[in-house]
Amino acid sequence: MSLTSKLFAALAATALAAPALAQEIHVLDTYARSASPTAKTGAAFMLIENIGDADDRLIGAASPAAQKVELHTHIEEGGVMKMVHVEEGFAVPAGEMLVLQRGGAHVMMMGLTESFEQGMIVPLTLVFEKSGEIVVDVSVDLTRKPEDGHGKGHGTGN
Ligand SMILES: [Cu+2]
Repeated sequence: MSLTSKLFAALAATALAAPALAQEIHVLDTYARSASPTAKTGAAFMLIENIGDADDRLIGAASPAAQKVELHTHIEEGGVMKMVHVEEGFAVPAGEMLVLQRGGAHVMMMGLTESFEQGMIVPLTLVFEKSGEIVVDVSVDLTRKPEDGHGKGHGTGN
């Protein structure tokens, strides 16, 4: 499927979804990376802030840049960090911030239609239980290092 027809498919999906309410979800500090220039998978990281009064939940994601996009996290199993698909998504409670970061929760992009290159812009649709779909442009940053102090497990939320 070409990028254009994928984009149309994404737009058609958007039109069918419930209309979004006033946007109370803010998506900040987005970036995406892949492990190598030829990798067929990549991941996107960001901060998702809920400034509203109602709890929400990130339940899915889609992008014309990948054949399949899933919400993933890492769990420790027998001392080894393992990546798992989180089908129920991630809660974004009212007034709180969900952190998607290396070694923790992330948006996994599988079957990249083009290899990630530094500075490339990847459109990403985030699907929320209450707020509906929010489309963000994520830029590829292959040089960014994992933040200090978040080596293991989940972040501290700041
Ligand atoms: Cu993953």
